[in-house]
Amino acid sequence: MEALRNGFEKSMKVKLAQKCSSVQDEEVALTRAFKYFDSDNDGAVTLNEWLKAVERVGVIVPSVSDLKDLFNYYDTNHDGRLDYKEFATVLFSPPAKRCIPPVTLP
Ligand SMILES: [Ca+2]
Ligand SMILES: [Ca+2]
Repeated sequence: MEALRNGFEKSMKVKLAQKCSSVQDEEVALTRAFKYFDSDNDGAVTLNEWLKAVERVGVIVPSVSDLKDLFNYYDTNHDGRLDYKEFATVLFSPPAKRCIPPVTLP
């Protein structure tokens, strides 16, 4: 899942960057990407919209069930829809857990 997700996020960023090459602002790029996914414009991306949009963007995912797994992964509150905040983690996921050296108190 981790490898699948990393590959997916990487190619998603590449594809979207190609589509909005003129956009410098990450926030603007994200808003556009979200609108691109939310085809009926109701403020959330359903599984159906997700499947169609990923295909349209041209991101290759091994199988539809992988794509569904990814959707469920990003749908953190499990309501079957990705809202803007959840969608944002696809493109701007927080950096992987870094090994922060423990602070040693005197
Ligand atoms: Ca929608
Ligand atoms: Ca959700």
